[in-house]
Amino acid sequence: MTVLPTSTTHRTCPLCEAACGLTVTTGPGPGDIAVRGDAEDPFSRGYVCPKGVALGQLHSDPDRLRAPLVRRGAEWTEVGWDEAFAEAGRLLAPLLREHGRDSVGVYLGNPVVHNLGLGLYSRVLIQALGTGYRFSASTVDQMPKQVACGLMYGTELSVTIPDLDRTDYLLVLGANPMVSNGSLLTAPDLPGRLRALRLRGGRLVVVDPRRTRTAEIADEHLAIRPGTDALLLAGIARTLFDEGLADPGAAAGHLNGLPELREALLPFTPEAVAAATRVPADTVRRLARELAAAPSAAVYGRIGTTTTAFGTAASWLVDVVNTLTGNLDRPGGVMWPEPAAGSPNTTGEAGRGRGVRIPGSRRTRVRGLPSVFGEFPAAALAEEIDTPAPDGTRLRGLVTLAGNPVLSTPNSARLGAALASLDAMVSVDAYLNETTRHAHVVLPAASPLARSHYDLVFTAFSVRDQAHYSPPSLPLPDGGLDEAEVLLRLTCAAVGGGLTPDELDDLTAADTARRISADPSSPAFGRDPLELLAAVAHRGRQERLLDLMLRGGPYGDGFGAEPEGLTLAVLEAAPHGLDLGPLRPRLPGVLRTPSGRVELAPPQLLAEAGRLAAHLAELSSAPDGGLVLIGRRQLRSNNSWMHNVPLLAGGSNGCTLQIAPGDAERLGILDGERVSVRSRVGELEASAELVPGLMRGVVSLPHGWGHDDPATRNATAALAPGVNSNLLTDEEPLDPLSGTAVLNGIPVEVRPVPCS
Ligand SMILES: Nc1nc2c(c(=O)[nH]1)N[C@H]1C(S)=C(S)[C@@H](COP(=O)(O)OP(=O)(O)OC[C@H]3O[C@@H](n4cnc5c(=O)[nH]c(N)nc54)[C@H](O)[C@@H]3O)O[C@H]1N2
Ligand SMILES: Nc1nc2c(c(=O)[nH]1)N[C@H]1C(S)=C(S)[C@@H](COP(=O)(O)OP(=O)(O)OC[C@H]3O[C@@H](n4cnc5c(=O)[nH]c(N)nc54)[C@H](O)[C@@H]3O)O[C@H]1N2
Ligand code: SF4
Ligand SMILES: [Mo]
Repeated sequence: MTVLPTSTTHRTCPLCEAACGLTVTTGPGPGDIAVRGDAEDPFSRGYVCPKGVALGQLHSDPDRLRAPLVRRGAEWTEVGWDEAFAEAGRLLAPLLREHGRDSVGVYLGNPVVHNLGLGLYSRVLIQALGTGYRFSASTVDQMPKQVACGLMYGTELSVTIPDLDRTDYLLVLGANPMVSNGSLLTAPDLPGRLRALRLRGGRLVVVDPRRTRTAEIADEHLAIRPGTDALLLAGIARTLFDEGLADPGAAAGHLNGLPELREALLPFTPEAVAAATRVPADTVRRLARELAAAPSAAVYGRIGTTTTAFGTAASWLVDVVNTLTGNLDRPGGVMWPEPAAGSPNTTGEAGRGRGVRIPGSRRTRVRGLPSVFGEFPAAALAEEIDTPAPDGTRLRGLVTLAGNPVLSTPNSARLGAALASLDAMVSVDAYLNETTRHAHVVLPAASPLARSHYDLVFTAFSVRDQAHYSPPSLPLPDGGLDEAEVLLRLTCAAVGGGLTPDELDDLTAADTARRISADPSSPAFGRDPLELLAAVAHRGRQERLLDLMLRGGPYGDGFGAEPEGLTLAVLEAAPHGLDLGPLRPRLPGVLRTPSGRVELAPPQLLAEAGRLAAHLAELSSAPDGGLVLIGRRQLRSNNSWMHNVPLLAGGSNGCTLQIAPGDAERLGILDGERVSVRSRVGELEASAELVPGLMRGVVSLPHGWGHDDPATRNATAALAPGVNSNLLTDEEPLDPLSGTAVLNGIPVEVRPVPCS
């Protein structure tokens, strides 16, 4: 290890959506890195969790990749960058040439949205490849919310955010922010903010099949049968109409579809949904009355609502209830942030737009599944590789960027086998893990501490408007390459065309400048793009693009037009970040629907209501059924990675199968005993953990584990490997409009494993 420079820097934590401000002190000794919460960060005020603190150990992790790797057979060789890009080009270019652009797919993992360079330059790579085979973690996560909000408000990023710091009533469905620190809800110190809600007399109600840590601190916990939140919400919405409580308040003048919505909700009486959800009819009515009576209220649904067969319907109905109770676009209700670097709902003509196209225009080859916002369901990746058409057409090549789909997408055993059959696979990643072990070339990611950062994505989901630019805390090590550079060089190697990385970057910046000068909402509207480029010519790569976006964005200086406005230089002079204030009402200017109104009942969502009504009838006549599997997150874990960092290993991260004592007794299972869990697609073994707070009929296993593949390099993680819950989840059932996988409510059989 080399001697580190002695310095103190402040940066946004890139590990989860909370976006805490960190203070990083380094040097002089090798490995001297201390990470703590930045007390002067106006947004996070010193809050930090164990994962943020572990960034120093992540930086020093000997298993974290430092040099490119090339695989021949089972042998990995460390090579220089030139050779690695040449090899990537040798593998990918002939596929594109001989089998067409759709023969090479791309999978974007979750950390892409936490990484400025990767976020900006992955678009360049995808565009240059020209592939329609785009996959990402979005379709095992939040895509249903984006589809619902896209149809209602006009863009895929028009997600409404609970105004957490001002609300009087928070109804949480299928989220555990005390552990996850929030999602589609960027708010550092969620535990503190939830406590503050209760201290100011607000009410917190949690709907979850498991008594989570969030449920424990709530005023009320309601257990719900997995997969039925859409029904509960429909019951609440119908009650609001029935009891004359539906009053959209200030939003009333901006709504389309109220009568159609009311009609579509008729099947969902509190009694009918009570039988299906296990939430009593009186409680359904009371929730409706409480939400309507609260001075302000916000309904919030996350993973437990989105990763179900009715994810889009549930996401829509969350916003329906918020609207009917007068909480759309009001302080304390749900609101739209206004991100400083811009978003689709801050650009173009204010108040009107093209809306979104759902379903998308392309179909997967094997199942004919529609694209959604330009991508295909992650659950369809394996079959597009392992099921060739009669003429041999199939996905032959794959580029993965910061993703580990072998642990994080359904029926991952099938995906692992499919990846092993690819003609070419190139991964940009920090580790040789369960996914990247199948690659032919692995290009290492720099340490998060050695890169600059700005949260382009989570400023759009944030409970306050804020802007924070983080310079690198440490220089790149000798031979290290920033990921923006990696992607530019990879793009040039794969697509050729004779462009150099610098030329490709210039084209990208010119595109950005043209977009800004053509945007009527931008303070730089109508200016010569060359003038904008000249103003940022002293910057390169992601800093140049970011400066353009900030200066042309809603708070921007408009390249001189608004001298007090934001620039990257202004952010550089504010190392702890800038608070831009609480969220402000944005109706109707935020809308980008063709009608210029909120669409409460678009035809696609009305059709979902019909499908939901049919499901309700089915559930009422079906017998009680067996066990279903749900997931859970753990405080010191981050999806499938960070398990190799000693600070986070062991302890509360047990990869156990949680089961209710009553179910355990019925099945003859003792606490700590080995059990076998079987689903339609797979089987695994885990230790049983009897948990009284779990609903009868439900078992829970966390995802992201299963680090026992000897072909990976994760020595610490392999000491407590756990099992991969996605060996059990099924690639077949999807939420149809969003293509999102069903990861909660998987039918399983559980039995004790006989001692041998
Ligand atoms: N059963 C079940 N499955 C789930 C979920 C669930 O609740 N239940 N949750 C789903 C959700 S919400 C998500 S977001 C997905 C996540 O799915 P993925 O994004 O596919 O998986 P991650 O575990 O986040 O893997 C991140 C990868 O990025 C690498 N990495 C980390 N930092 C960087 C970086 O800066 N640069 C690069 N190039 N690589 C980096 C890591 O080494 C790792 O390989 O999992 C989903 N899967
Ligand atoms: N510590 C930690 N933090 C993380 C992550 C992590 O892996 N570890 N991952 C990050 C990522 S990528 C994301 S997307 C977010 C996710 O953030 P959250 O959505 O808050 O994550 P979970 O803890 O999975 O919460 C989902 C909850 O839904 C419940 N649930 C399951 N099925 C149902 C159902 O049908 N109905 C209802 N009402 N509830 C149900 C589960 O019991 C669980 O408590 O967390 C982020 N933060
Ligand atoms: S809560 Fe999230 S953003 Fe904050 S320190 Fe922990 S991992 Fe980082
Ligand atoms: Mo996620």
